[in-house]
Amino acid sequence: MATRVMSPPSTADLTVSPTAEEIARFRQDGFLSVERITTDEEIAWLRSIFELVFSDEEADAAGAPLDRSRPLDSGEPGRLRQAFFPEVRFPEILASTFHRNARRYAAALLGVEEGALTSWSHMIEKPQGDGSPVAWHQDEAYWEPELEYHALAAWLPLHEVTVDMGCMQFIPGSHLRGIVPHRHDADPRENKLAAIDVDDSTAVPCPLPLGGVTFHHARTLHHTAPNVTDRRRMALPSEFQVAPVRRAVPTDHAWWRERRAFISAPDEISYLADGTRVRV
Ligand SMILES: O=C(O)CCC(=O)C(=O)O
Repeated sequence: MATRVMSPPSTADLTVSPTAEEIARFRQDGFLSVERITTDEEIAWLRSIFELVFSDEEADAAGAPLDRSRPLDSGEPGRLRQAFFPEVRFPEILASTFHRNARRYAAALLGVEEGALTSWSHMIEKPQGDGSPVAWHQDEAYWEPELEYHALAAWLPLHEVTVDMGCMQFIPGSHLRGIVPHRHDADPRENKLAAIDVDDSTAVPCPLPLGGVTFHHARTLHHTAPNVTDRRRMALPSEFQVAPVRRAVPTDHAWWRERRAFISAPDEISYLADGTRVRV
């Protein structure tokens, strides 16, 4: 049976902006919980997009979810599935109340003009009773070490979320420590990172009501626990950033060297004068 996506609701009905106290708290802690970023009606609409993207009939569609819990070719049902860039297929997401409010927050928290920000989104599912944890990590550890970033994420659950469903958990102040060492949690081709030697004794879990969101800095250590409830956990994280700047000297991350060694063999690749890469 074909899954239907509901029409987008009106975007005129909710405008929220951060207070000075919230901005100061984000800069000190590296994360912030906001109890209301969009309407219940809009969450229902976003959930209908999520349900379509994650439906069996869409398994071969562009932007379909990848399994992030097991080896890519395991053939077993996913315990943590992730779909990238839903806004390519559903550009209405970019005009949503959520996106408009999250962008305003992001600009104020990062201390930049809204017009300087670009964004991209993904969707993450933890099935009921069987969801995998997401290891402690910093988002920036996933990003190219040749570039310097000024970025944060807005993590929007598409329902009320509790600790045992897999809400976000953060280590306060960890965004001020630079990029901490990470390792590959699995085969480097799967690109799943885990920060090494994390002391999580100060971790703050952030359960949220329906319509709430958490923001975290690209260097804040965060993690989610397995979903041990009988309800599916659905989240729509959006990353906001100013254009990254090329570093004079790239940061040397061991996990990036390993990943590059796995995904290509640099000594077999040459560049032609026009920049095209060829295997020799
Ligand atoms: O949704 C989750 O469980 C984890 C999300 C996360 O860690 C991220 O978006 O960086």
